[in-house]
Amino acid sequence: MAGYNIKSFCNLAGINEHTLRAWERRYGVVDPDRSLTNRRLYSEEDLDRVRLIVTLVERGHGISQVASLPVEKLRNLVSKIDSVNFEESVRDSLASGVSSQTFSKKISELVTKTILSLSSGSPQDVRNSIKEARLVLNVEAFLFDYVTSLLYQIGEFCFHGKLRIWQEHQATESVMQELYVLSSEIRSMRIGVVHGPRPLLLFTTIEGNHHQVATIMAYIAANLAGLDAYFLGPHLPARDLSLAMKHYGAQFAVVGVQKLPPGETQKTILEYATDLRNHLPEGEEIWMGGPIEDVIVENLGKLEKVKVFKSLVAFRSELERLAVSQK
Ligand code: B12
Repeated sequence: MAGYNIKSFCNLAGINEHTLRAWERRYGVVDPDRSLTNRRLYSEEDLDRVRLIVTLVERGHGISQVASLPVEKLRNLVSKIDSVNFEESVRDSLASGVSSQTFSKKISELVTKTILSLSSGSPQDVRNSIKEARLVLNVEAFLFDYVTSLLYQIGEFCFHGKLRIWQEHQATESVMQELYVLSSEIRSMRIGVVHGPRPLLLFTTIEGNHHQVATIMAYIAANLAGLDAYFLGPHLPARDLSLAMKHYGAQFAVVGVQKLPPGETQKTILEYATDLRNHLPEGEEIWMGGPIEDVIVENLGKLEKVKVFKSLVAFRSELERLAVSQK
């Protein structure tokens, strides 16, 4: 039987286990299935429901008032509050540094503008606000402050039911269009410190991982550092990546991964890296990027020439080292 165990469920729903158990016992908020060993197994519908209830309770509703409402009613209540408070809450959450990142005022304003255009503007308004950010910020600030903060905030607003999934899709798609324009400009300018033959890096994401923005940003960072880099699109099997590496004579395979909840089948990171290692000549390096757990990092360390980057900052430092070593 598929489903979330209580730990993953609580992580995703933004509630602690103790509170959830109490809500189930006292108010019957959800009634999860049970595994063969009698452990709770929660469904997507349970997740949807509990997230909405958490949002309403956080905004001052009593649990006893909302616990037994049907999901449509919960959704209506959330969107009613949203239409009144949305603008205020976007400004508040940015001003109070919800993302724990330090925003400059300009970046915070641009992020706010884009999120508001997602909530009440046309698709063209969303595109324009992203384009505006690209025009007024330098490349680094646009990529590593604005885009990162924007997507983080959108994730938070979706998580709390203030933006819908379609808005997250629309925003990511518009961001990616801008990233492609930017990357082709950078490539045509041939910015960077390396002259003569450059190391070639090929980028993709692990099979099953559709999160590609950070990987595209990593690929742009490689071009910015003066290296030769190409993005092969997301979700590429290890065998095909190894064939592309051979075909182009590339030296570095860079693969973006994501930590996904149970039920989302991303090929395991270790299997993918092992597969790739087995198909690539020994001298070629495999770089894995993303939120990879320490225990996996340790196991990856046992493979030849595999490096792990948990952040774009760490990745960019390595790119700088590589670029300088080629001078
Ligand atoms: C945009 C987005 C999507 C988009 C992706 C579109 C696209 N084309 O890329 C869509 C809508 C498709 C999507 C789908 C899903 N998503 Co999503 N998504 C996000 C969101 C909002 C932003 C991610 C992003 O691009 N951030 C910007 C980049 C720059 O930052 P980053 O990803 O955090 O990466 C940092 C590091 O991890 C690292 N890094 C990451 N990758 C790489 C790669 C390289 C090479 C390097 C060097 C570094 C690196 O560098 C970055 C900065 O330092 C996050 C929310 C959030 N708060 O992060 C959720 C989030 C990542 N998604 C999540 C989930 C659960 C899903 C879905 C399962 C939802 C669903 N039920 O359908 C699916 C899974 C699809 C799949 N199989 O891959 C969860 C993951 C939770 C978890 N850890 O278990 C998050 C955290 C949302 C949440 N709070 O629940 N998602």
